[in-house]
Amino acid sequence: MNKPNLAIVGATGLVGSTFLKVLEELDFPFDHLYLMSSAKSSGKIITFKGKDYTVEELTEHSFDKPIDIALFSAGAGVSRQFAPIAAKKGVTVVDNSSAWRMDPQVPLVVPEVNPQDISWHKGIIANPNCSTIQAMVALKPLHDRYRIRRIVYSTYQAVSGSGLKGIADLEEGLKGKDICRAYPHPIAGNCLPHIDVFLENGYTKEEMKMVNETKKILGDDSIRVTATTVRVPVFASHSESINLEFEKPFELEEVRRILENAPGIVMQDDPAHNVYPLARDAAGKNEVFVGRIRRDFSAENALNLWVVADNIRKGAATNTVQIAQLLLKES
Ligand code: L14
Repeated sequence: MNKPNLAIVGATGLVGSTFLKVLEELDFPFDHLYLMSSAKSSGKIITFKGKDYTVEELTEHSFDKPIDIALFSAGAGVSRQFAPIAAKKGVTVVDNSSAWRMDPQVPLVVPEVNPQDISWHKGIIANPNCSTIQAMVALKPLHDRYRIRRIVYSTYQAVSGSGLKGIADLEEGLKGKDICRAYPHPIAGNCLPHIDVFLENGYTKEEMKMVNETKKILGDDSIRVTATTVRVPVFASHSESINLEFEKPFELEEVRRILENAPGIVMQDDPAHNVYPLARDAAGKNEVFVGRIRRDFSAENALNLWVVADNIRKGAATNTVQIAQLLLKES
């Protein structure tokens, strides 16, 4: 498969259009490209690499064509219905929704962390939740060296995670007009401790995604994880405070060296010069930015980190395209 036929499902959405940008930037090889969407957006013309493509409506017959890889980002409902249809016809689906992530038959992959897991896919590979992906890139090399026993995540998540509606809510709110299309409360000037729906245990679904996906990706059920996920009035990039407890003792200098040399990470940690990861600087980039690295004096072998990445890039489109790159290498 050195020049696969590609399909993009959800091509007109925020992540879908970023798939195209990233495919072009990474010079992803392909033969035919098919753009698909709901009936509502079908018929649109999208120019990609100088060629016009008409967006076609996704139907049960969309995968009768010889498609090798399909990148899905059209919501969990669409993925639940159409990913198995595609997989049955021999397509390898890389799915950005939450539909298949915790299915034991489906690998959940961050290429810097567990690339080996794509080898056991049965037609569907899941792209993790945006907040989980950026955390995994930073935590995996530390887990390998010191063994993580407990994680406390606190997130500060951008409105782009809610798509164009979230962006419009913040834009209008900043002009003094409170609209609540994406959220139950105004987002401008606010912090909403509420992402995705509430569950019976008092957590939100977003929080439980971070808890469960972390264990699956690191392949270690014994790690204790808790999370509080918060929507903040930021357009792009999720920021995360991460508190870690390790089994083994560590030296800060070595932690810095490990993170500096880890794939996919850019260190920004020079507080004396006001240098630390910032959402606005990370926006539009493919890397994960790490800083504010310091010992947590309140517990044994404990560490604090500040981790920022563009949630639509590394948190969604970039990671999905990188999984597709692994598929090319493997075949
Ligand atoms: O699980 O910031 O893929 O609202 C993507 C958007 C999680 C929430 C997912 C956000 C969702 C995220």
